[in-house]
Amino acid sequence: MAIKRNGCEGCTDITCVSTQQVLSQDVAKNVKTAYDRVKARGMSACLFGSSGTCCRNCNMGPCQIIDGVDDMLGICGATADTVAARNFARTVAAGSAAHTDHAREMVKGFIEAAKGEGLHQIKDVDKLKKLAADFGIVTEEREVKDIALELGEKALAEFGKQDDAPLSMLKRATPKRQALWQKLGIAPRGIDREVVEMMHRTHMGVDQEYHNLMLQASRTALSDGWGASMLSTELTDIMFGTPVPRRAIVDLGVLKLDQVNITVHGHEPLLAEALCIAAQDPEMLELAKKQGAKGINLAGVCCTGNEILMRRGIPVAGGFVQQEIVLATGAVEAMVVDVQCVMQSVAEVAKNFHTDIITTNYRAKMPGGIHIQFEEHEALNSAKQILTHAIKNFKKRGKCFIPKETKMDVVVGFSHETINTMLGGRFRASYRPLNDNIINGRIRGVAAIVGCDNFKLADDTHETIVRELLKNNILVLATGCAATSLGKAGLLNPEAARFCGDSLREVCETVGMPPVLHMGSCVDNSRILIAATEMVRQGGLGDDISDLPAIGTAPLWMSEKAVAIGQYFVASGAQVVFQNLPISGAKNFNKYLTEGLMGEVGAHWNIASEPLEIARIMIEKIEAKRDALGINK
Ligand code: XCC
Ligand code: SF4
Repeated sequence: MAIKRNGCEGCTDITCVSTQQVLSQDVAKNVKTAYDRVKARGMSACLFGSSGTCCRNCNMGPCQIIDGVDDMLGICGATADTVAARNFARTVAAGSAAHTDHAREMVKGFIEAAKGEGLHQIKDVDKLKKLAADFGIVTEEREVKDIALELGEKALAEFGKQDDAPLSMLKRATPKRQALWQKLGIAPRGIDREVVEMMHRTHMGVDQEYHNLMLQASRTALSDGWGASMLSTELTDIMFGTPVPRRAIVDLGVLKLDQVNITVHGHEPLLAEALCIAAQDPEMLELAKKQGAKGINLAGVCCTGNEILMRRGIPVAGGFVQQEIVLATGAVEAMVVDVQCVMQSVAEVAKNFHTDIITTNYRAKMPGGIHIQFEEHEALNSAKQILTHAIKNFKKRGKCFIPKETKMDVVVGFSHETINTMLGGRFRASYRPLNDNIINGRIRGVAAIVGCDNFKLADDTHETIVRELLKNNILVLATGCAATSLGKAGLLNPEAARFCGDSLREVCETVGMPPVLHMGSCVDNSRILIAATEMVRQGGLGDDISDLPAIGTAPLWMSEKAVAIGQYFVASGAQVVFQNLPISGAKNFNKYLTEGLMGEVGAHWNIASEPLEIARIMIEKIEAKRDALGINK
């Protein structure tokens, strides 16, 4: 049920209980949040911007294009289709660039670990060897650190590669998919190169044909999914351990009254891991005690939260839309941020309290924030410096409010390896039991619910969609802030099996698994590509991802990264359903994205705005794939 918050007439559409509770307290009365700004805007968004037909790619414009009206072409003659396609392609490039820069940092951290420098080690040697094999690295009779170093260097070279050979990890795709990418000329070559070429081709006066633009958009997105993101996930697992199922808690109630609360917000797990290690250091704990605190409580926000939740069971305080609310509790000594999805407003919210916003990455500073550069080669020192600063704030904490009842148990850590052993048993690890359950109809199909949350739609949107899918016996995989919101809704624990249709419930109860499997952060969507490919490999469900009764959605997408993810899913053969893509002002391009791509890559985008409509499309598409496979009896 939605409430109005004190002093905020407009805020009627907050359904999240913990958010409601915090915002209705006195401590939060001066806090302005995005909910307030959405209401205060008072005007609807620009039509040209929302429909994708505003171009500012050169200084003859900006040009606002109306499809089909001759006098409303761009000054250069660009049509609505060209402009919308260029804008869409640039969104994909920006999203891919974000994952790419994140991945590069992980590779550099990995190389330090391989050299035995810095804080981290090689934890998962099996996985190291598997990945090394994909890079053609000899692993027999070699020291782990030598393999790791060679792998790290070869991985780093994938970013700047200039020859036309495909990226190493594309080999992981099905043979059919690899052949299709070759045929279409969209197998990515160098990770950075694809983003650069995309930016070039969308510059004024270069590529003015939307099919051709979309080929490069696919190649760019694939360089993210099967390149940057996959590298990041794999190397992070090798360094910090491949996630296994573990219990944890999520929501604002994870903050603690008697401890120093430090929230870690952003994306790159190198910083978060270092903070986790430093927070156990006796020197830090002693300092906390001296300040009168019983301990140091780290809690995650956004995808950094998902990374440490998956691997360490560190609680998550909130997803994207709760970043301001976490601070509005008045109970946070510092919010430590790195890159991506950090709203500038957090510094303003923090001004109401003793809280510091500590920026740690030279790429991302903020007025009102304190900058302490995180140096990977002296990670522990950097982390201690950051913690020291936060701990010293504890004494300054004033009135605060932590909504105690709002914390939810979750079971997380479903890497694709875990799913393998969970279903097949440790000695017969395989996706075959999953396939069998899909073939016999107990599980109708698999849905991935990924991406952000967003102030545009109700914050229980993910929950509404997922409940509908579960009722229809569809197994759900979740990542990113979508996973956090499903955790808060109580859907990430085995007890949630009761919300499923009979047959899915039976499977979940037999295995003891939740019906929604938390697979990690947004870069971890690459795990879904691997899991889907593994399902194909196990047989019985066709010979490519495009044959699987599987579909993805990012219903509350906000970040450009989500569009890059959507495009790499589509270019890998998986359908996606998104809410309001900015393409409606360009008729042909719109039709191409939402229908035409099917003929080329075996999947297309779907657009719907209402949660139940999104669920309905997903169910229909899954059933249609079952029909095509001949497994619907
Ligand atoms: Fe950002 Fe990754 Fe979106 Fe959440 S889901 S709002 S991208 S933190 Ni990744
Ligand atoms: Fe206008 Fe063409 Fe310049 Fe875009 S590139 S701003 S459509 S003149």
